[in-house]
Amino acid sequence: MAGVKSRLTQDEVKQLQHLLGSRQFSLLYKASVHGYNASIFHAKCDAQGPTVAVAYNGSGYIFGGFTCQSYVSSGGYINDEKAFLFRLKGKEGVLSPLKIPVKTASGEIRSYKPYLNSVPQIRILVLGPIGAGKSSFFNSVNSVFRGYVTSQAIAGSDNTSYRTYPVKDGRDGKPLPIIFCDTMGIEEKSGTGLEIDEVSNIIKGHVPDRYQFNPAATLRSDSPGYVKTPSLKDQIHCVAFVIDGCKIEILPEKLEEKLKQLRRKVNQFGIPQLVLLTKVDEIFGEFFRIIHFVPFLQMRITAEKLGIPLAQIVPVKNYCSELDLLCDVDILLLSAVRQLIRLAESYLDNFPFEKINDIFACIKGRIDSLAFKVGSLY
Ligand SMILES: Nc1nc2c(ncn2[C@@H]2O[C@H](COP(=O)(O)OP(=O)(O)OP(=O)(O)O)[C@@H](O)[C@H]2O)c(=O)[nH]1
Ligand SMILES: [Mg+2]
Repeated sequence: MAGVKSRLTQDEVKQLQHLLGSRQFSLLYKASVHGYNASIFHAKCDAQGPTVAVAYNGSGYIFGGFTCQSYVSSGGYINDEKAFLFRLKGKEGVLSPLKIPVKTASGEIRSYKPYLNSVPQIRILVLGPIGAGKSSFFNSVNSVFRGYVTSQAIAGSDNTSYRTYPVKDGRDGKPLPIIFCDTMGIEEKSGTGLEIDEVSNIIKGHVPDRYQFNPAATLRSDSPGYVKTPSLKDQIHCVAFVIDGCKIEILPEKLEEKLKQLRRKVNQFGIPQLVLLTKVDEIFGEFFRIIHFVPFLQMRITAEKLGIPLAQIVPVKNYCSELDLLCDVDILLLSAVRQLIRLAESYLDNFPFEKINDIFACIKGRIDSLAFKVGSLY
């Protein structure tokens, strides 16, 4: 931009280039020259590719942010995993470059590794009334990591089987550290829908993938496919109660009671729980902007009806009619998964023995080899 110069010194430009990986800059906008005005800023900076914003304050600080994606004026959110905040100068203008990368929920999920070696993936069990969005939740999370909308689990029809779904990072990507365990819906009438005894079997890891539920006869130790000696990795580490946000106000009493019984059962196992309040798009109808609307009323009613703290209820919107991924939808889904992972991790914290066993195994190995060496002296 002819005639307008940046306030940055040569030294500061060099430091900034170092943080950005040796890029060249051309000045697009300077507030003190062009005006402190958002629309002028956007007129000059939108659609310009990777952009760096530098700010100065009265105490000598120089700081800002880098985005790899172009600025736009759509008012929506853009995913940019390469974006970062930075500081060039700290208090009293002392040069102290610092780069603060964005920490995304997707990044946290991708890099998560359960703390026990014997549990490579955490198992999240989804429970809830028929049609609440259990299968759609798995499909939606799977879509986010695939990069396009996909529907591996059959949604929209009464599911009567038990399915375990690992999630892959990309089409041929590596498996993520989560497995969703999808179940048949809960019904208000007894003798129909998922039975509480069956939930105990699932939590303990006895139920095989593709098991066909039969409300009249739950899985027994002599049933075909019964997993006889499940280890911790086959068991459930976290439960997501999936509740339709549109129907919570008219939840039939018997169904409410069944859900409470289920919660008590899950509590007996000490498994942490989260409520996913689905269909928030239907609650707000056509005025819906996912990030800006929180269904407080429905969350409060859910908390009261199920006797669960408000902090353990998260609103989500599943992919159901969309053809493409939407950033706002992804944010809610990923926050929910991140929360589930954190809860599962807190559950695994109850099993500290593996490390001690490892140490024993290691000591035993050393004693064995020592014994062998000593033996060979004779
Ligand atoms: N608008 C909207 N529709 C949803 C949402 N989640 C699920 N649905 C729709 O609700 C219906 C039921 O969804 P499913 O995922 O099959 O529900 P489910 O809990 O797995 O149902 P069962 O397996 O029969 O117990 C489908 O038509 C979905 O498209 C959501 O967040 N918003
Ligand atoms: Mg289903």
